[in-house]
Amino acid sequence: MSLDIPALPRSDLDPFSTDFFDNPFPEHEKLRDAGPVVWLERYGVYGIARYAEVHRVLNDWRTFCSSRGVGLQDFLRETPWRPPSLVLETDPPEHDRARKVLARVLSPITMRELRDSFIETADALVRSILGREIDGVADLAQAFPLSVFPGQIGLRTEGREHLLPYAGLAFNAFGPDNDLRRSAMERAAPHIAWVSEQCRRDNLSPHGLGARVHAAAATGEVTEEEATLLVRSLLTAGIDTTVNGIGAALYSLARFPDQFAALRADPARARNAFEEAIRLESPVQTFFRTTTCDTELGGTPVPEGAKVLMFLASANRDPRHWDRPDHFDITRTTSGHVGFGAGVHMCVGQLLARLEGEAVLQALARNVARIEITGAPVRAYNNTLRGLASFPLRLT
Ligand code: Z7Z
Repeated sequence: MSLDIPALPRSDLDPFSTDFFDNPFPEHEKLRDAGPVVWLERYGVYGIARYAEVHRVLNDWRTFCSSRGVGLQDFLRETPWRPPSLVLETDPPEHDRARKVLARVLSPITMRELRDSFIETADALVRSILGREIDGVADLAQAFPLSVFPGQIGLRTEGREHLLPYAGLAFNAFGPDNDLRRSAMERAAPHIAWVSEQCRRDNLSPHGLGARVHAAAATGEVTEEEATLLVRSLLTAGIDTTVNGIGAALYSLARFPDQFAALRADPARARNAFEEAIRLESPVQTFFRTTTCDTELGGTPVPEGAKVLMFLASANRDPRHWDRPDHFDITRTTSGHVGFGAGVHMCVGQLLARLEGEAVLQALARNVARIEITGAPVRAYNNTLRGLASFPLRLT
């Protein structure tokens, strides 16, 4: 045995290839069955695909840090493509101070303020697309978040078309230097420029959630520059994620008509149905941690400074943890899924995401008798996000 090559299962899988994105599930199973930790030789990183290890790593930020980046790049050795996020790419205690501001802005109190208008907007949107051939992605999964989120943040109307490309770039940037990442970077400049500019206090409506982040600068809790970066976090992580979450729900309900019937029979199941779609499809498929010291994972030694790739989507379908993991069951107990992460970094916008998902699924349950797939769904490729580029449907 050589000294620097770990004696552990190896795989030549490329988890950032379009072949893998087309159907990751058989590869997930191979990774899980190979062992608790697998050496991914293509990238020189440790892969974990079982629920137990993913859960453990997410819940141990001291050993598995985020401040060296949650993508393949190690921020200790390489320069990030943008100034690091104050919440995503930090560890406690700095992380906690930034997160506290966002958690307050995205609190249950805020959700109560937004709820009625989200439910109404989703209802009107679904009614407006009944009966004709639509693209479930553009006309619903994207249309709904775009009709509620940018306005609530307090963004101007002009330029909102930069939001999805910017998020696509950010989520591609967690992956390796492949075609997806490179072509996103080549087109990045105008999107980066627009988003950075909109995060400043002067460019945000005084009534929106962005202004509430800036209010934390007025009290000295964070600096003005930090508030600007925290608004950037909302714009980066707040839109493509929910687009793909709603897309996942639509995709699942369309393919499991008995589950859509169960939702129609009881629209109060909308919230759990959304959660189950997040578990099943895992819009956020993967991201990384970096070890802060020599450690051990599932009985395997892992040295300091190693990148660990967490397959959230695989953990969410690990048969060691879930019954009938590949089955979409809107009555399932979904708690414990890692689609929103876990531990100190668990999605700070999860209440807003769930409110959006619930609003759309309630609107479908109340207004739609049948979701008919009228053409082949087309997959969207991204180094981190799983979802569709288009999904021809008719809602009747
Ligand atoms: O703060 C940020 O800009 C930010 C960007 C991406 C925060 C979170 C995420 C993210 C969300 C990363 C889900 C991976 C998975």
